[in-house]
Amino acid sequence: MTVKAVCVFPKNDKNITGTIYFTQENEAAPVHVKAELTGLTPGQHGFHIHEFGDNTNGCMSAGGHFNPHGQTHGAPDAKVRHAGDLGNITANQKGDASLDTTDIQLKLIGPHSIIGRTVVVHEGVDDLGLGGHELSPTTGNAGGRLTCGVIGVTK
Ligand SMILES: [Cu+2]
Ligand SMILES: [Zn+2]
Repeated sequence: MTVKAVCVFPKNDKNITGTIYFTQENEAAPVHVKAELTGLTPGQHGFHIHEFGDNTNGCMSAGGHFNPHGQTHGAPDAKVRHAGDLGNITANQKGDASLDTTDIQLKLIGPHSIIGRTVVVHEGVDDLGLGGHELSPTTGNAGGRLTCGVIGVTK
């Protein structure tokens, strides 16, 4: 039983919009992530699942990185990472960014499902925990929150 989810970044005052589709074919399978965004500044932007699907105070209410296993921040391909660590999404000179990847730590099924949580796109680059900044081990020092959207079930 395949589970599908979607996250929409509503058009905001920065004119950033986008959509992410998530698919997981069964409990043991990786999650396929397909993202398209427009309106970003060119370059890399930190890209994470944050803990709460709460946007009452904008993206700040989403809390920290989704981290059900109590790990430190890391790269998506690192063994030690937050479950929500998706690294960076890279925008081209026009400000368009796309990402098509699979991730073994994300889940749409089971107790650590990301459904109902928030995807955040950051102003700056996620240093993947390696930058030596005091925030590197928690946030990758990725800076402010540009846009966010809650992950919901779709068909
Ligand atoms: Cu983040
Ligand atoms: Zn993290």
